[in-house]
Amino acid sequence: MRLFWVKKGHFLAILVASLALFLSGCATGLPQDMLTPNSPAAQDTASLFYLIFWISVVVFILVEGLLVWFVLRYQRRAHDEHPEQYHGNTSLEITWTVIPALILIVVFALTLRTMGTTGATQAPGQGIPITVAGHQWWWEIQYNDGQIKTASELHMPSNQVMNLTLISENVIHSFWVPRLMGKTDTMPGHQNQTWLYTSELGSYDGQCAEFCGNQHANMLFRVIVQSPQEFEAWLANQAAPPVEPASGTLEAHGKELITNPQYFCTTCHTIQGTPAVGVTGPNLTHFASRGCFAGCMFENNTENLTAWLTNSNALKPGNIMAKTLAQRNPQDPNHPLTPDEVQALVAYLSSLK
Ligand code: HEC
Ligand SMILES: [Cu+2]
Repeated sequence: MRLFWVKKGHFLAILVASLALFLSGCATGLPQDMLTPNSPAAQDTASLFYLIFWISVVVFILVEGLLVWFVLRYQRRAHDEHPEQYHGNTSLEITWTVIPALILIVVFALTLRTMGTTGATQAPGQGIPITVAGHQWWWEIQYNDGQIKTASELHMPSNQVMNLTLISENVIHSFWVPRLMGKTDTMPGHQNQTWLYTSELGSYDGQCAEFCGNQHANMLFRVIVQSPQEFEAWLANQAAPPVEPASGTLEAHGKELITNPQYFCTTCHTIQGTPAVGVTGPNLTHFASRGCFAGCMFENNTENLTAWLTNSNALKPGNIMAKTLAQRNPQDPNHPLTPDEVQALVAYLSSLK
């Protein structure tokens, strides 16, 4: 038997695959699951979702149930049978217009209420102001009026509001931490506000939620919620100048390379207290204090960092760093640095706690 253009065996396979795909959406507790909320704002959003979901389930069962019942009950039984003819039914038509309208009004009102509780002006009390900038393809987080700049990991204390100003100098991105807060766009030439608050310590995965170029899917970040003491200690460390390597060491050689304009690193990266003052790439002053890098695509360890500096284009094709570094080695643009240079750079970067 053929069902449309698909063979029966294929049809079953497609059915099973679609069902598996559909049911996989039901998994809860995943790192970016907005239905496992861990903040008051995310809780409000999840509650609204469930409410609308169950209203939809009732409407679906009612409408589809009636449809099936009508098909069975009023099917043509004899060849010469003719159905009774009706022309309009005012009270029925009013009913099926008014009821959906009422449902939509209720959903609209509840949505407005949730937008109110999650909105930027609803942050409970004065918080810590920070700026979050969307770049291609990584997030920059600025503390203390931009005096401290870090990337990919947003640290915050528990039980304290963070007031976020969201900016972009390139394209539109969207800042999203599903378990803590809904999405807010970052727009070039326009500032948006949002806030974060939770009493639950831990690490929460975030994601750029607005297509922004070919590495959009790898524009991740983490929100690290610490105790207030741990947060203060982290902040103080970020404000301090970087560690100075002892002369003659591999780290010192790495510092020479990274601050040498001929290696281009200085045009894009800042390392406080050195000639490196570029702003195109992540601030590297305390690079080794971060758990992940390159838009949180990789865990920060020697192996991954070596791979990144050896051939970042293979790891994150089209990334902005690879394009410029390629000029260093026109014969083999994907390998701009020698293994020895990479080793020294890795040693220095890993010392920047
Ligand atoms: C054209 C600008 C540019 C140049 C030149 C450049 N970088 Fe980068 N670098 C970037 C950008 C942009 C990223 C983030 C890429 C991404 O995640 O998409 C990055 C990421 C990095 C990272 C990971 C940082 C993090 O926290 O994500 C390291 C380490 C790094 N670069 C080191 C270097 C070194 C060493 C040099 C010189 C040999 C260099 N970069 C040259 C722009 C540049
Ligand atoms: Cu983005």
